[in-house]
Amino acid sequence: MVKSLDFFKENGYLHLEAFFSKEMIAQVLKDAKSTFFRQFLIKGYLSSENSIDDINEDSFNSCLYKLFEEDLECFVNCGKQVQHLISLHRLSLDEKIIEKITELGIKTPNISTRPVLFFNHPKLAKQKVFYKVDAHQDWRSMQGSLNSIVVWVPLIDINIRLGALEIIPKSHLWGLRTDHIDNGFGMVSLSEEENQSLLSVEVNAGDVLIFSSFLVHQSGNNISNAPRWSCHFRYNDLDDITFIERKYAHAYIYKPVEELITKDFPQLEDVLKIYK
Ligand SMILES: O=C(O)CCC(=O)C(=O)O
Repeated sequence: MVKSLDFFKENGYLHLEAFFSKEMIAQVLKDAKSTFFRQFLIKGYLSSENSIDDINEDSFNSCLYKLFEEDLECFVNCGKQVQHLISLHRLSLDEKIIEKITELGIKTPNISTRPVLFFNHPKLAKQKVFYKVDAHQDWRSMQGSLNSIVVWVPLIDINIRLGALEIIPKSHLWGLRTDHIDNGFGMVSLSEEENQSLLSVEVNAGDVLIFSSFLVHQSGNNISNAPRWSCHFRYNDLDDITFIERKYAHAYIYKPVEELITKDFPQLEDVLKIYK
């Protein structure tokens, strides 16, 4: 434990192998894929004889790319729903994570923002930042406690071809180095030398990569044919004195849209069908 704390303090990250069971991770991935899968069925991309358990990965990915091309609204909405999966949120609250981040110095852990689930691929993005985020520090978007921590969880085995996350060890000791914002990310312009010190962290499903919110990191290049599935959790420390003094500054906005998304829906009979 002391060794991992020392390593974390010095390097700003920890790669913990086989931290979660493969089954727990597989459940989150299955729930995410099922969300898209239901739309594939209703759109006739697949027949109802198909089930999420036996569809092969290539067929699933072809449907995913097709959905992105043919119905962006549906694709984006599925993407939003997967951010709210119960298995995803449950994973983010798992006692093992809370214990580990407590060991790493967070005295009273609190959630900084909702978990995020990524499925990165150039074919699933209209802008580069939606599949590859260049060097950034998460503290700039979180703006929480100084010891805040990010837990990055691969949902599949992720090698360099799939765009393994790249980090700069010890860069948490640079302090806040962001110089502009891109789509909410606090970006860091790297010198040639700093760029050379990026380290790709290949991970397997079940591993976790834990890092300081000040650690500079970026997405690797996904040059494979498959999306890179991962989820990311962020935690603050309610006991950090600077956070207390900053009145628990909170940087995220979350509110419902005002308009009725589906015009003239629901009619009374739609509601009654549910209850009668
Ligand atoms: O996972 C990635 O490739 C980039 C996302 C990221 O670094 C983040 O959410 O802070």
